[in-house]
Amino acid sequence: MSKITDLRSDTVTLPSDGMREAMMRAKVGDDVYGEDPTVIELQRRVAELLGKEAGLFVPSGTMANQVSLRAHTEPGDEVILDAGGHSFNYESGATAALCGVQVRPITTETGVFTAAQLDEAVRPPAYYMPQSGLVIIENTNNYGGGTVWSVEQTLQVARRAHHHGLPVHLDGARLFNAQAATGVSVKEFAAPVDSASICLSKGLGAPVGSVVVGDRQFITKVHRFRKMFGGGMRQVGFLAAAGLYAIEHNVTRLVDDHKNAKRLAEGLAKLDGIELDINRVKTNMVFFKITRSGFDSHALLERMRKLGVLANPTGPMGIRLVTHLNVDKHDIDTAVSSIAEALNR
Ligand code: TLP
Repeated sequence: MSKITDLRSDTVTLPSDGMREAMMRAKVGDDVYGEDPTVIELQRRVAELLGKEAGLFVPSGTMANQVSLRAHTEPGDEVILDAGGHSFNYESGATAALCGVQVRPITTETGVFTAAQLDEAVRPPAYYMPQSGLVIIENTNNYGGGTVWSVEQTLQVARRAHHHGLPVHLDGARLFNAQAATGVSVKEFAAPVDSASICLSKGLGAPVGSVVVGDRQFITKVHRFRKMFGGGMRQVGFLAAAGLYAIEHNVTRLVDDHKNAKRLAEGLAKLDGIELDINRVKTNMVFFKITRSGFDSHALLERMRKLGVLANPTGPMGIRLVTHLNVDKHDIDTAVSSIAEALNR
């Protein structure tokens, strides 16, 4: 076994030489004083790309979601989102612990819910009930399968949310993947929502960082909560430079990750002992279920690891694989053969 093919997530990418070079050369300053020119440029650039007034650089996608959530709501409010949503399931309970809100999850097949489902989730104005405070959508939707929320689906839910007086936050950790999959711009996807966040550290290949965008008043609030949550940063232009480089060089290539995910899914779908719906593979994620008796995800992942392929479990029988800029067509073919071998031993 020579190379490890790491398909656990698109977060595992390593900065390229060009990105490291850009980081080395970054002009920096103290961002707590608002004096880091590279951070200012990154925030301006992402806000412009998403068609919003202002942006704020934050350390992670988790902080991006939580400061947005906190800025949109009051403690005791309820946040409506898909039951598999990242901010609900994978952010260490920050909705409760840091924002003081509770979650009203909507059960969905693919992470996309409808305006009618939203209507059912919104609370009536009874004093003894929690009050709905925010709607979150996730595009692409991670645990829905890397699903894309179309602009039309986003518009319908956002219109309904606004009708109920609720703001909408878009967790766009992988919004550039939605753009790559459809040809629809990130600006169009973000137009119906009040705030959005994008991650630089997923498919775009930067080592760290996310940007929250919205109107100036919202970003001023978010800035305050970033500080409160411990996210005040100093000469962080070194990291913002990686983000600017990622936006410049790593957006158009995302289509390659999607092609590789399709190739992976097509290869895996032919194997006995797993269940995989190729039609659900729309971006850079592949999910399958193990159907072979005597196996569970833990056992299969262990066998895969020994053969040089890493992936993540999604429950006792499920596995997620994610393509990214550090794996190519050849790695995908090797991964398929190794998984076939792992299933057959
Ligand atoms: N997702 C990670 C894990 O946390 C599950 C992954 O490997 O997919 N929103 C979405 C939709 C995400 O998928 C993630 C990360 C985040 C937010 C949080 O980003 P970070 O890890 O930067 O806090």
